[in-house]
Amino acid sequence: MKAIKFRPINANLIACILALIFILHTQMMAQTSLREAVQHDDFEIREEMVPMRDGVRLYTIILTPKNPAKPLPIIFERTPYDASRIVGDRPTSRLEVTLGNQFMGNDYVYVVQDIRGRFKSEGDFDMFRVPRGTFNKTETDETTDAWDAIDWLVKNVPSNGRVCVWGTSYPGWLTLAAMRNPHPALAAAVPFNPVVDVWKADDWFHWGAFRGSFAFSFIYEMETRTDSFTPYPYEIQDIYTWMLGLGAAGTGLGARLDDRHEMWYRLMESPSYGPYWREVAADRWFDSPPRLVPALHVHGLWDQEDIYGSLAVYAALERHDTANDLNFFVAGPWYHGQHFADGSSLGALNFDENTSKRFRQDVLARFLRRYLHGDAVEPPAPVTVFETGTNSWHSFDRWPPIDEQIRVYLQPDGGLSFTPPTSDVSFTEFVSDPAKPVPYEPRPNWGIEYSNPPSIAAWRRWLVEDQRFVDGRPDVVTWVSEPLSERLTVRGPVTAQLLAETTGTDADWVVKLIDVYPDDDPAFEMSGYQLMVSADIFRGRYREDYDVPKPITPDRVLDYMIPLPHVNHTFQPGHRLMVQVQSSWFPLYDRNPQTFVPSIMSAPGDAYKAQRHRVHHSLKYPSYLKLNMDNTNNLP
Ligand code: PG9
Repeated sequence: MKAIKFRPINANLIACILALIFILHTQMMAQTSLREAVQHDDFEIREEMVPMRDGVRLYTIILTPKNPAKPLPIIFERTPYDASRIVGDRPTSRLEVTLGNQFMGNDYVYVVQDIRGRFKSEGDFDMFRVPRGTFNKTETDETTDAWDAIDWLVKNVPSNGRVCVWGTSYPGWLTLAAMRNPHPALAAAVPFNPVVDVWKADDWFHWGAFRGSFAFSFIYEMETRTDSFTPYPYEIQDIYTWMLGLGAAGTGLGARLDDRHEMWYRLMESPSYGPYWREVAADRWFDSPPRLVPALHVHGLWDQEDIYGSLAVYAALERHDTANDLNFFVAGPWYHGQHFADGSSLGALNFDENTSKRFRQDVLARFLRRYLHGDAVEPPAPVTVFETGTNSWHSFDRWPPIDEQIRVYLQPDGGLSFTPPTSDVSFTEFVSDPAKPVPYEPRPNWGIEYSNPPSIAAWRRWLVEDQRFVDGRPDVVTWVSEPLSERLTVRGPVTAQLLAETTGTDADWVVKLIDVYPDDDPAFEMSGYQLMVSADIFRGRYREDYDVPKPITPDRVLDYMIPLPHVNHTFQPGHRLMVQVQSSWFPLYDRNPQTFVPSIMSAPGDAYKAQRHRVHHSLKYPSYLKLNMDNTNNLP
């Protein structure tokens, strides 16, 4: 009998076979769950790897309504946030929410694509990939990827040949990238709350003040792995306490990151404005657009992430919309992304109706029917904006609809009035101590984590939080008007002109415009409520030049021009206007050491010093807010 010889099997080979079986199994499971998730919907699902011009293939999900009565247009979203999630892991597909059968019907082919290097797409992920040019020497960017994808879609997916690109936030920025050099089939675009200028007042910075804790949690979550979200395992839950112990945000948070977190290093290298941030800023892409795509810009009046961008892009494109028939703007009383959620309330505010649904039905659906289906429906008004304070919608031909400016002056007695102060010398002073920064929301601060419901709920409502939580802090100074005898409506930009001095060589200035409800407000829980209607922070070192930080001359009265977010608000009779000034908003914004150092990202511990600040309100040095007042609305 022949002896059977056993050959020793290579252990590596076994490991490889097992790994292959595991990968195939996981992929099969993923695809099954994707299909199962939508089997109850009226859609067919297709998954494709769509090739870009450099050969990189992007994972794309195509959902086509079953048995369409006619060729349908395509709604296309490009995302870094996992295309499969859009239709996967939830009991009913999100399709119903986003396409909303109740407002649009099953009349669209819906396509979602993972951008390069994210989830199931090939290539490298480059967060906010800068357009081709000085900072991107490759042959591709988000504009070419959008162009290539649309080209493939119209050639490979049955449709009526019209495509709309849309998306919220980062996908809103990607939508703008598609509009920059629009493919001929791009028939419409809806950038919802897009990220536009991350230095001026979207996401990473507001006028030079760094949103360190926010940037950190986002970058950790997005860049630790390319195929999943990775929340940072915080050592302690109160981020206020945690951040205070870390010192400078750049070095303190940076110590928890590594070279996978490439975006962090770009932030550390560019704390000031300059060519790099200018290239990423999407409003600048439309200085001379090759073609205007009908666009609906969607903005949230209390957008805690991207409160600047939508209006900046609307304004950039409006200059080219000579017949005022292609560029549309809509704003609701929403947190970031609330247009697709329940829009009946925000924090303590009640809006008397589901404002998001109203927008989707009356504005969005109409816009899409007109530009994607070519239906003979009236387009929406060029501008549709919710008026806070009266809970009413208003239509205009342009934004801002009025030019008339009024000034609201800070007064020596802590009052506010429309006439300048008359005193020779007058100021209010306070000590700003970086060791005890003013919180931006009532503590504890649970940070900004989308996977943590209490954290995200607080993050969504902080801009409408009752400001009485900082009442009585000696480092928050306040001016308040008499109760109004008639209503005051303001529409458009708000600018603070602060005449201020410090004993230090650098300082941050936070200015808040607040609507103070009467003590006997009919809604009991709103009695005395201090509602922030517009507020922002400005880093003093950029007073003269956003690109080049300069020390502040101590003990010298200097003027600071601080742009605040646009408003569409009515202060009701009996309400009072309030202005507050403070010098920190922590831990959302990193602390200013108040001693000039070349980069605050790596400020040494001994640079953080308490300083005395003065806000002036005299004849020579008047501080005031500029508002656009609507006289026509000031009816009793
Ligand atoms: N506003 C988003 C963002 C957060 C942080 C950094 C960059 C972008 C977004 O929701 O996409």
